Amino acid sequence: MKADIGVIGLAVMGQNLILNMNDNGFKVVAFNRTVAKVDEFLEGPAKGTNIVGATSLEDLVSKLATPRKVMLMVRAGDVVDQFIDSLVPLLEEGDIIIDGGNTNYPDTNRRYASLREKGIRFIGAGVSGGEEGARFGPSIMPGGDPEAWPFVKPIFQGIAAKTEQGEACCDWVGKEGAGHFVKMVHNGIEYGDMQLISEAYHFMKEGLGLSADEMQAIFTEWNKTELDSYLVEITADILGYKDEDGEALVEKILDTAGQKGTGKWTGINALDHGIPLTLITDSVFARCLSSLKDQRVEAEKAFNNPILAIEGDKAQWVDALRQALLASKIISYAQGFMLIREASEENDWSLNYGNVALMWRGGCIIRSAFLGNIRDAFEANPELAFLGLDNYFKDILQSCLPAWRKVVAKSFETGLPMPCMSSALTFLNGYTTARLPANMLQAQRDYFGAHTYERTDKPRGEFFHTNWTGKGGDISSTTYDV
Ligand code: NBP
Repeated sequence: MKADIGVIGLAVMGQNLILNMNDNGFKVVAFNRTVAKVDEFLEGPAKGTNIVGATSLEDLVSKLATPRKVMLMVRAGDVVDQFIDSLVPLLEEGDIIIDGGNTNYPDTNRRYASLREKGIRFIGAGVSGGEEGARFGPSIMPGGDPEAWPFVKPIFQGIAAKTEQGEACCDWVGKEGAGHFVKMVHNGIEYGDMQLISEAYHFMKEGLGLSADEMQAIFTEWNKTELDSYLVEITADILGYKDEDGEALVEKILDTAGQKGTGKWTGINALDHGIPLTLITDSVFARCLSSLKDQRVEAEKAFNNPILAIEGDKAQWVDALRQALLASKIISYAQGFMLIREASEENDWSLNYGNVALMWRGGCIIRSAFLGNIRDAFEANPELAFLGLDNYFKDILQSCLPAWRKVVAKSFETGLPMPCMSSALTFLNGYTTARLPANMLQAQRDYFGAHTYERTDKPRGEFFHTNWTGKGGDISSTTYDV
């Protein structure tokens, strides 16, 4: 019997996805650049399963049922192009190549277009959930050639995580690089969630002077509220993990965060699209700032402004902090969906935002109960421009606002850095303000660059220029942009 799918790449993700596919009744052929790893896999984790190995790409292709489905789970970048180039001569029209790596979506757009010309159907699928997700149910975000989807759907929806209602956390996202785009935003939101949780931890530790055990108990409690999520759950676990000397291990970890680039891509994309994705972008900068460890150590000595202790009832502060975290998280997702919406409209992807929330509901790193409410919000109003205007989320934002303001104000007062909770609050303040001071910006731009402005007492679309000094001319600028 020919195999249902071939998977290339036997590192952590590939191996676990193959085992998951096998558990779900699909026959898989496994291949890897270093072919010895195929035998190691077959003799190790895959022993006793229906998984078969291939010794070459030709061997892999010969073992597949048509239309052939070949999934790449290799390092993103040139390696994907190299495998595609080697596979194309071996495949037939209508066969399907899937890239399941963390690819930057413009690469998927490019590969989709070039493979389409060759009659090969291409899918770029974001896969999230790490090792455990891959093994027992990841979130999968497939996009690309819609004609390929019916052939891949049973496999992907079979292996994907399921919600409590049994829905697969995988559905068709849209054409071209839409799947990888949505995965990119997912990763950006992951950056934001992690930074927000870290800020809450910092507030409790440095501001309130709570111990790791106390914070573990608080995060455990929070995980029973609207904040119920994988990241809050693992934060509680991390705080409870003791080093050999009985101290919390987390306190011994160097405070410099790494990054692989997907958060940065999200921020760059938001700037390209003109979307105020402030929170995720600030979370990327927070990692950049953290990496300047030596400079920070010197600057702390030079300024000698230690973070001040926060006075008052600790339990009340903890509850205010929970509200600040929840409200900030809503803003982060609201901004993420603003970016997705903009990209969908610009690329004509017709994305279903409720489905995107469903795909993130389980299996992935940002999985949370909260995503179920986001799905409901977009199902009730698919055109919702700002998640915070959905009644459920608006009520939460309104009720959390006083506590959120108190927490952010206290962080400024005490010198406790809080880039993302404060950026989220600043965003909401701006978004809910009908008149911003951009009138002054426009006046300045017109003053020095004759950029013109619209007037509040005239219809939109009429532009005016003023000779502010009496020395300039009446000619307005069309080229000089600031
Ligand atoms: P890696 O990203 O570590 O890639 C390892 C695979 O790439 C191996 O099969 C390796 O073959 C192959 N490879 C490399 Br590296 N260089 C190659 C080259 N020049 N030519 C051919 N093959 C080459 O594996 P991973 O961590 O399993 O991730 C796979 C994909 O999934 C990546 O795009 C990753 O970003 C994405 N992803 C990872 C996670 C995660 O938690 N790890 C989560 C979600 C998505 P070899 O064995 O011969 O060296």
